[in-house]
Formats: sequence, C-alpha cells, structure tokens
Amino acid sequence: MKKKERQPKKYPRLTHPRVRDANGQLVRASWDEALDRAAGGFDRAVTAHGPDAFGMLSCARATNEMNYVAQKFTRVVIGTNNVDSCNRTCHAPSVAGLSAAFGSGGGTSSYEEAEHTDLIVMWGSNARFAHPIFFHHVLKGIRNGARMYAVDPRRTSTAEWAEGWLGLNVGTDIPLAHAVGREIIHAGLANHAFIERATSGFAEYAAEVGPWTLSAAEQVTGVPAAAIRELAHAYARAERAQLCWTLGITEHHNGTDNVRALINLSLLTGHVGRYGSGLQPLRGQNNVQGGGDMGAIPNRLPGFQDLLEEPVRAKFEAAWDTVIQPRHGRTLTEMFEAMETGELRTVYCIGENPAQSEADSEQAVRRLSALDHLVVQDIFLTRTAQLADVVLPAAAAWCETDGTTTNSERRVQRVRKAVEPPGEALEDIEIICRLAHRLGHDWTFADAETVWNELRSVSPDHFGMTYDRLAAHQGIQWPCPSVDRLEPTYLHGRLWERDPGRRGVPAPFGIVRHDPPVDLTDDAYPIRLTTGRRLDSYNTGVQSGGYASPLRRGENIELCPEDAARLGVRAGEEVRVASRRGAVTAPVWIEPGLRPGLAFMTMHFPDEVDTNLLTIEANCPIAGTAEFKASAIRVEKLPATTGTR
Ligand SMILES: Nc1nc2c(c(=O)[nH]1)N[C@H]1C(S)=C(S)[C@@H](COP(=O)(O)OP(=O)(O)OC[C@H]3O[C@@H](n4cnc5c(=O)[nH]c(N)nc54)[C@H](O)[C@@H]3O)O[C@H]1N2
Ligand SMILES: Nc1nc2c(c(=O)[nH]1)N[C@H]1C(S)=C(S)[C@@H](COP(=O)(O)OP(=O)(O)OC[C@H]3O[C@@H](n4cnc5c(=O)[nH]c(N)nc54)[C@H](O)[C@@H]3O)O[C@H]1N2
Ligand SMILES: [Mo]
Repeated sequence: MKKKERQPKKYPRLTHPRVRDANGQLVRASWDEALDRAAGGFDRAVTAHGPDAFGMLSCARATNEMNYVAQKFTRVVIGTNNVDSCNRTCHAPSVAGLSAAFGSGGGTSSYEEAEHTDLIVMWGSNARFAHPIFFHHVLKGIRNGARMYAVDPRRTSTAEWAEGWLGLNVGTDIPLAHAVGREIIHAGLANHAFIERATSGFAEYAAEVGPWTLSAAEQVTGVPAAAIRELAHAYARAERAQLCWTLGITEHHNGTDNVRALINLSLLTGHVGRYGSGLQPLRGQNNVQGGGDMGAIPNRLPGFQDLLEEPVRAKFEAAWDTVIQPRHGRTLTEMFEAMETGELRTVYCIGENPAQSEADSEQAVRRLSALDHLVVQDIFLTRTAQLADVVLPAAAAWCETDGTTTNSERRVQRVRKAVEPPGEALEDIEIICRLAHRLGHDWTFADAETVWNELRSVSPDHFGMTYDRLAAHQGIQWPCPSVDRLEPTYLHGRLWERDPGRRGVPAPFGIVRHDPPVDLTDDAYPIRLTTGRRLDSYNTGVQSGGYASPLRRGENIELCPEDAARLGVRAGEEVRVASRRGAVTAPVWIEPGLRPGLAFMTMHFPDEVDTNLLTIEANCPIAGTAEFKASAIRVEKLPATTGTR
C-alpha cells in the first residue's frame, strides 16, 4: 500500500466574515450581515430562554483587555455569568487548590527565584518542551548549584536534566505525595514551628498520610521506596525549594485533590512565602492567567474578586450600571453538559477550538452541532468554526493588536501592534463592541489603554500598573495596588509574620485520598494512554500546523520497545488504537522513555489523528477539568492488506 500522507494541515487565515447560507454552506458575507446574524441569534436565544441560555468562551491567547471586554459583554449585555475559557481544561484545579489553601489562585513565586533556589521539583511537568522560557531559568538554577527532581510516568526531556527521576504509575500522585509527607514527618524533618504558626489541620493530615509507608507507596506508584525517601529528604532539608507542577497533576478526575496533596508538602516544610521557596503551577496558554484575572471565569469578577460577595458585586454594578447575577455561571464543562440538556442554546466562541480540544471530541462535536446558534471568532478557520453559523475574522492578539498579557509569574506585560491584520479582519475588542452596539449598548473604547484603565479602576491588584509603568519596568507582577511602589516577587510572605494579626488566616492542610483513574485498564483495554505535548507543535495545531521541520513527525502512538515487541508491531507501522469511546489509526513510534503498559500521544494533529476521540470526559468535580492524562486503550495490529508498509 502507498505510504499514507500525514502532513499537518495548514489552516487558512480568516480574512472576511462568513455566514451559513440556506444550503448549509459557510459563505462570504459583509461585516454588517455577519454581525446582524450573530447579534440576532444571541437575542433570539436570550429572549426565548433567558440569559443563561448563552455561553461565552473567551480566548486565553488574546489580551487582558479583550478578556475584560468579553466578560463584560457576557455580564452586562447578555446578563449571565456563563463565561469561561481553556483554563478549565488545564489549570482550574491549580487555581481551586491554591485558593482553598491561601485564598488566592496565583503561583506563589517568580521565574527568577528558580535561579536562586536549592531544589526544584518538576512534578507532572515537561517544562523543557512546554515551558522552555521558564526552563531556561531552571537551567540557570541548576548551574548555580540547585538539584532537580522530575516526577513523571515518562522519562521526559525535562527528566533528562534531573538528578532523580521518579517514574510513577499514571494517577498515583496522591500516594506518592502522601508517602513523601509521611517520610518527612517520621524522619523528624517537618518544620513544626511553621506548621504551628501558619497552618491548620496538621494532626488530621498526619493521620491521613499515616498508612502511606514507603513500601505501601512503592506498591501503588511503582516508584522504588529509596527514591521516594530521597525526594522527601532532599525537599525537607533544602534551605529553599520550588515545587512546580502542570497537567500531569491537574488533568485528572481528581486534579484539585492532587494539587492539594502537593501544597501540603510546602506547608509541612515551610517552602512557601519566602524568596526562593514556593509553588509554581506553570500556566498553559500565554494569557490564561490573565483571562482568569480579568474575570473571564464564571465565579470571579475582574481582579479575581469573588462574585458571591455583596460589596464586590455592588462595586461592579455601580461601575457598569447593571445588575450582576448573584450566582456562579457555568464552567466550560457545565456549558457542554447544558448543551446536552438544551439549557444552553447559543455560544460565542472567541479563540478556542473545543471541537478538537475537548475530551471525547465526538461527543463535543455532537453537542456543538446541536446548538441553535454558534458564533466563532478566530484567526483561522478551525474545525469549531466549520460548525458555526457565523464566523468572524479577528486580528491576532500577539502581533496585530495593542494590550497586555499576564504570565505564570503574574507578570503583566505589554503587547504592541507590529503589523496590520489581513483583509477585513478586525480586533477582537472592536468586534465585541460592534455586537454590543447591535444589542443596545453603545460601547466604544478609544484604545486598549482605555480598557486597561477601566480595569484598573475596579481591580485593586492592578491599580498600580499604568501602561507607562508597565513599559518602564518591562512588566509588573500583581498584586500592584500602588502607583509608586512594587510588592515582593513572591506571595504569602504574611505566613511568616510573627504577629498573628498580620499573619492572617492559617493555611489549611488538604485532607485528600487516593482515587485511581476512572477509565480502568482491563483485558480488553490493557494499556494506559497518557496524552500531552511536544516541543515542535502547539495545542490543536491550528497555529503550528502546516510548516515543515525536521523536528516534526506528525502524530504517533508511542510505545516502549517491550510492548511493541509483544504486539509484533514495528516503528512506522500503522496500528488501530481503540478506547471505550472511539478508535483511530496512527503510526507506531518506539520510545525507550516509556515503561511497559504506558503509551503516549499528543493532541497536536487532530485532523490527521484525532486523539481526543479516545480520551474520557471524566471531570474533577471541583474544577471541571477532564482526565486527559489517563485513558485505557488497546493497540491492534492491522491486517497486512490494509495497513502495514
Ligand atoms: N511546545 C508546546 N508548549 C506548550 C503547549 C504546546 O501545545 N506545545 N501548550 C501550552 C499549554 S495550553 C499548556 S496547559 C502547557 C502544558 O504543559 P505540560 O503540563 O508540561 O505538558 P503535557 O505534555 O500536557 O503534560 C506534562 C506531563 O505530565 C505527565 N503525566 C501524565 N500523567 C501523569 C500523572 O499521572 N502524574 C504525573 N506526575 N505526571 C503525569 C506527562 O507524561 C507529561 O510529560 O504547555 C503550554 N506550552
Ligand atoms: N488529549 C488532550 N487534549 C487536551 C489537552 C491534553 O493535554 N491532551 N490539553 C488541554 C489544554 S491544557 C488546553 S489549554 C486546551 C487547548 O484548547 P483550545 O484553546 O481549544 O486550543 P488551541 O489550539 O490552543 O486554540 C486556540 C485558538 O485561538 C485562536 N487564536 C489565537 N490568537 C487569537 C486571537 O488573538 N484572537 C482570536 N479571536 N483567536 C485567536 C487560534 O487560532 C486557535 O484556534 O486543550 C486541551 N485538550
Ligand atoms: Mo492549557
């Protein structure tokens, strides 16, 4: 058989609006026609079914200013809190876990601190591939004498740089963290002075981790007891330590519990609230931190202010001359569930590609297709856009607009327009304002700075960040309440205050239990599939597709040499990969960094191999994040006539 071509698809840039015509085709339209159609559809759904029939998906790659305007559109023009973004699919558990422990969802330390620390733990994070800029700081830290440990089922490129690699079984992070905690306590290495002063719930925590002896944890996690002990002693004895994690921790049905289990280790040792010691959930998209900070989430208003607090709502109601619903809106996950029940009728999707990024993508596409009205505003004609009733062409935030974005260390930085958008594409903010206008709200913002200054007036954490100061300091970290002062680069220094009044509420230990992945392996689906990223490609491939590079090899099902031999499959051979949800075919890649029984795929080439047909929509009940990191699959050799080459 001829070799199957698997060239990554190149998406056409959107240069003019499109609407669906009477024959069901997406055809070119004028801006007026497209905006009338978009606004008319929102209006009909909201008039017939109420404002909660509307959902906004806001873009974590666009600016803070755009996210501020998008959530304001949702709350003021439509009148619902149904606004969310891809934060739900990645770090919502980090935000939930950190908020529960410290009252704030941000990473506690800054990049620079990785250079001035003694120990760096990369837990479920392949930063060498996914956060290369941060990883440069890590490498400088290592050069300065820091030790690094990697905790990952795969021996990743990040793990290659580590002093120790703990290759645990997928979904066993809580047993591992609990065993580290128990060992710290039993070896007399816990920081009892800090525990007494700054935390609560230690006795209950000590009881919970009690059964997780090193050997009990070795049984469940597959990590040798000696390696767990080494990590525990290194972390507890370090003068300063950074605990970094990403999706290996969060993308599980119990992601928030996983996050709490890691935070517990910092409370046990006092590795938080000091320069060089902290917790760093490296965020995903370039502005997913900022999107949440701007209130493009269903439970917070701009400045991460709690929607359920009466004085907070009153402040925004006065500023925006509106009434804000006193209850949380739907998360992205809940919006998809509400599409199924018919409670959600219309979606305004700005810069997200959920048709390919959601777990169980067949179900996601079915739900999106069942909407009365779908409006997609993107820079490319994505798979999601192809399902839409109206497609609106946007300027790319990163080079065609002005504004700001906020990175994982809470640093707000300026983005400047360098080139004109192509064709008729307009800036996201301009498009939203034109829609608001059609729905009876005469919004105009002279420029991005005007939006930013409105945000500053309602968000104390951003008040001190004028555009001038942002430029002068090359970015400023929040909180920044004052225009003439900068705050420390790390959060929660209050925990170290001697005066209990200044110390504030103690940080509670999280009492969490091991709960294995939902999609169990068995005789029919014996292999554990985990999914993630490679250095050369980006998310659903919309922005990274279509270029040639010697680094790129398209999608593969990565298997270890032993499994490939057992299955009788060779490198490059097309095989069928099936889960309880669906099946795909993909070429085999032999990867010695995997352990037997573990397979790996990316999400980068969904037009060639739709990995999310395989993944399970088992969600964390607290954060709504799906278990992308643990599916059960079987790999089948194809009959020689149809597939091998
Ligand atoms: N090059 C590149 N960079 C990117 C992206 C991209 O697509 N390409 N995407 C961006 C986005 S949106 C995000 S959210 C980040 C994600 O950044 P990362 O979270 O670092 O990336 P992933 O590869 O998804 O997952 C990280 C690791 O989790 C491990 N893992 C899987 N299951 C488990 C488990 O049960 N326990 C533990 N401890 N580890 C486990 C995987 O083996 C993998 O190495 O990257 C961002 N940066
Ligand atoms: N199997 C599997 N699936 C996963 C994951 C996994 O690890 N495994 N990870 C999940 C994670 S962490 C994430 S974040 C999601 C990502 O899911 P998505 O956010 O749905 O995917 P992206 O490919 O990042 O899509 C971003 C879109 O924004 C558009 N865009 C970029 N800039 C702009 C702009 O300035 N304006 C507008 N209007 N549009 C713009 C791009 O063209 C693109 O279509 O995927 C999730 N899905
Ligand atoms: Mo992400």
